Amino acid sequence: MSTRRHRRLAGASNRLFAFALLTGIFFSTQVLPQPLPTRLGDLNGDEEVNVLDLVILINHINAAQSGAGVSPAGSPGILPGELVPFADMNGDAFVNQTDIDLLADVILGLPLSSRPITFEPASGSSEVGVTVRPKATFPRPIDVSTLNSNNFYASFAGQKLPARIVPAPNGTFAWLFFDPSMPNASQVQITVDGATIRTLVGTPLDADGDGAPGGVARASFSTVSVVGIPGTAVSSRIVDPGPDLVPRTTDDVTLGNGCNYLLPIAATFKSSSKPAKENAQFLATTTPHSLGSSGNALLGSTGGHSIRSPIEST
Ligand SMILES: [Ca+2]
Ligand SMILES: [Ca+2]
Ligand SMILES: [Ca+2]
Repeated sequence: MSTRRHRRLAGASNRLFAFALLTGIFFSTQVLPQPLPTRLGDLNGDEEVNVLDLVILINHINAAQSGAGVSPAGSPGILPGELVPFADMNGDAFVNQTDIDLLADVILGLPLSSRPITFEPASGSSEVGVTVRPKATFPRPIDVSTLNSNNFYASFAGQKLPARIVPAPNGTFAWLFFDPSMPNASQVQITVDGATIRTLVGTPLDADGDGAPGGVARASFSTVSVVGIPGTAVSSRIVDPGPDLVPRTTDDVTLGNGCNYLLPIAATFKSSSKPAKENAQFLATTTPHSLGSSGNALLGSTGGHSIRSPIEST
C-alpha cells in the first residue's frame, strides 16, 4: 500500500472511530435482529456493515470489560449469544480490539484476509505414529453438528479409515480418533470438505482459504513402520537430559571411566522380554521397537510416568 493511500485510510479510520464514539452516545442497547444477519459484521441485521455496527461492537466490548476487576470472559457484553459470532471478524473465537479494527477496515472497503484450515500433523510429515490423532484447526468457528464422516475423514488407498470425530466445544478445531489405529508404513490423507460444514455465521466453511465459501482442504502424511525385525535385539538405557533439557551436559552426565548418567529413568517395555534393569538398562529381544525408514529406533511410552522431554536413549 502506498504511503499516501495508507495516510488517507488512517485518516478515514480516525474519522470513523470519532463518528462511532459520537453515535454511541445515542445508541445503547442491542436488540437481537430477526432473522439473524447474513453478513459478518452486520450486528444490527440491516443487511449493511457500517458505522452503526461498529458502535454496537465497541459498546459490546466496553460492556464486557466494564467494572474494575471484571474480566471480559465473565461478562457477556451487550450482544446476544447468537450474534457474537458475527462480531468475531477474524474467527479466533474471541471478540476484542482486533475485531474492532477489522470491522473498521471492512467499512472502509478493505477486504478481510482469509486463511485455510491448518492440520497437525502438517502435510508432508513422515514417520507419524499410528496412534496420533490428526487435528484440523478451522479458520472460523464452526457449527460442530455439521461435522460428519463425509466432510471430515482420513483415508488410505482410497478407503476411509474408521474414526470418531471429536470437535472442540467452541468449534475452532476437531480431532480424528482412530479405532483401530492407522495402518503403519502408509500414506494417509486427511480431507475436510467445507461445502457441507457451516460456520457459526451460517456460511459454508472456506476450508481452502480462497476467500469463497466452501472448498476442500487436504493433508497427507506417512505413518511409521511398526513391523518388528525377527532376530533383532536392542540393548540400551533411557536417561533424563537434566534440567537444561540438553542431553550429555554436566547436569545429567559425568565423564571418567566412560559416561556416568546421573538421571536414569526406570522403564519397562510392554512387549519386551525383559524389564529395565539397573541404571535403566534394558534388553529388548522381541523387537518392541519400530524401525522407521530412516532407521531410527522408536521408543514408545504410555501414561502414568512423568518423563521430561526430550529423553535420550544411550
Ligand atoms: Ca448493519
Ligand atoms: Ca476475534
Ligand atoms: Ca473456499
